[in-house]
Amino acid sequence: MPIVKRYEKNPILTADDVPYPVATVHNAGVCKYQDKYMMIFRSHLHNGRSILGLAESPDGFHFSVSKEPFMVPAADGIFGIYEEYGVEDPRITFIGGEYLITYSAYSRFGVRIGLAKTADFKKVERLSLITEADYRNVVIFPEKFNNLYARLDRPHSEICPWSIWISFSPDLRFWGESKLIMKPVQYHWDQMKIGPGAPPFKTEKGWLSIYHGVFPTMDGCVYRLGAVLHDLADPSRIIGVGDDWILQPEEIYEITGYVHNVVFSCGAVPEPDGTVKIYWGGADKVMCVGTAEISTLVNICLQNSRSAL
Ligand code: BMA
Repeated sequence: MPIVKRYEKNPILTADDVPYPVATVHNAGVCKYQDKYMMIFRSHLHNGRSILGLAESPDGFHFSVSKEPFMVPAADGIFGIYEEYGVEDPRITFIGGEYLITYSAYSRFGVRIGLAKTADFKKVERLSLITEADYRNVVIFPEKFNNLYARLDRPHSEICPWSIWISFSPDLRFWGESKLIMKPVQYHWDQMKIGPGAPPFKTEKGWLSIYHGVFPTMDGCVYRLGAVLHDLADPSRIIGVGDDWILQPEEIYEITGYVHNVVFSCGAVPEPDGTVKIYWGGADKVMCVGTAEISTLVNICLQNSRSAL
């Protein structure tokens, strides 16, 4: 029995489903909004730069795409400067009655993280650029801790393997109290680099977070997904990291596409029946979904853990 059971009709969304010209549909954030599932996905344009599109679904499996893109690089101002090369890999967190969207902003100055918000998935407002250059994969927790927002991120380093950090903020604008909380493990499936995937969600035993880990091979890198559990009251404390991956590229749409051998998640939706829908980009080209038992993921973190650091 696989840990993540792939939906039998994967991929659920491809470039052919998009009513404007794009080369890919991948790395999407997904959340529930009223009685629907909303997906903000990344698409490569035919010039190689990325924009974000919007799709909605009644059941989390069948999505239809909006006529117009959801976010394209800002035309001017501070966001215009730092989004010149495109916007990528959105994650969505519902907190305080609003949906926060974090995304990678690419420009000639590097990659940094933008934060936007929406209340209705029609109007989107950019709030702030919340990192300097050389950061990706920012996910915001859906609750505050001691009145502070919390986020996980992944800075680039030349000294340390690329690892997961936590930071806190009183206002989503100024971030601090940063700390490295999880590192890749040498000669392990995630040995090259790791990064937060879907925004963490709450379970009885802790905050469950899906992350990606990368292993370099003679045939290029392999992107897989793993699970990690954070303490409920103090998310900087990791309770357990599953030693084994929970999903790896196996199907044809994960093995080959735009970049081969990639499963990359930016969204997971926990359901009242104790399962979670995990969404991932297959080979940076299409969107896929699968389901897992939340209790299984928690047990993987608790019963077969490797050290976080
Ligand atoms: C990472 C990011 C992701 C992408 C992955 C695999 O570095 O660029 O957007 O899905 O590589 O190509």
